[in-house]
Amino acid sequence: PYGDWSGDGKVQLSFTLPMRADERARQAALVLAKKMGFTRSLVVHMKAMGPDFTFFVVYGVTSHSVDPDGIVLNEREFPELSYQEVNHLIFEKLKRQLVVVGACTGTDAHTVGLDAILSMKGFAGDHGLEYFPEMRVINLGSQVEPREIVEVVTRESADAVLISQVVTQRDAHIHHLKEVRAALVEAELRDKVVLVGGGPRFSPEQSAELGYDHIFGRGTKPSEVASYLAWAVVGRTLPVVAPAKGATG
Ligand code: B12
Repeated sequence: PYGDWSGDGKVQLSFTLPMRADERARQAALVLAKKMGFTRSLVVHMKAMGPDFTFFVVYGVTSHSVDPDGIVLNEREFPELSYQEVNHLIFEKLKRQLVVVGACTGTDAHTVGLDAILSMKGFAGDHGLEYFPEMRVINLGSQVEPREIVEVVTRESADAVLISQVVTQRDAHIHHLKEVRAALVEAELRDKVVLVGGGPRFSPEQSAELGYDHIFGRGTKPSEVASYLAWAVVGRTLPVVAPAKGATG
């Protein structure tokens, strides 16, 4: 942490308390900062968020530090492929279009993120999956029920299922992702598809815990998803044959 000089331990944190914005609320923020282990805490900003809530910005000092060299970075497990490479890999190895079914499920009506990945116009300078001639995209839109996903996956013989979740209130995003997975397991389809989740409050580390093949987070570009899908679907569909003994190249 850095405030005035490197390693001085100073940090800034912000939070909201369910209290009216008064002196009691300011004291409560300081008590909370102390309980979190911060010393020399100072409320530098507090603002009423309606009659019963207060937002705070607090400066404090932590005694903890972190050694960046001690951090082991997880390498991305899939290669970054160009537009041509994605199409070529599917065309050459799968020998048919890769079928993608995408949906926002449960109560979630935020479709902009899913559309950013799927639609022709794409996101951040990248075209979406619809732009790839070797992919066929079925975008089911918002508030789709898991059983509907199962029906479409079955009818279309989908290779990949892409689920978007933006609202995280009461962990709705976790709940909805798990619901889709459970429906696919029940229909004995889980092992037949590459299952991908995404949204701004996810990180790839959650994949295993959620039983998904991959989870994409904030700022994901469609080209990353296209690379992943080509790599994962081709790898899953075609069994990897071990090279014969003595084989070269
Ligand atoms: C636009 C918007 C809306 C629009 C949605 C229109 C639409 N058709 O999507 C409308 C007005 C309908 C709306 C409604 C609501 N909203 Co709203 N909304 C937003 C807003 C402003 C932008 C979201 C957005 O479009 N981002 C742009 C896209 C491109 O980014 P993204 O979603 O993160 O997607 C990227 C990645 O996450 C990833 N990704 C996303 N999905 C997937 C899926 C896959 C498979 C992959 C690979 C990647 C991927 O790739 C994308 C590109 O990089 C956000 C605030 C914000 N600034 O983020 C609030 C926000 C998401 N909304 C919020 C809320 C609370 C609501 C309402 C509940 C409000 C209300 N009380 O009615 C309702 C809920 C409606 C519902 N049933 O879902 C909260 C959610 C809080 C939370 N964390 O739970 C936010 C964060 C606002 C806030 N700060 O409070 N909302």
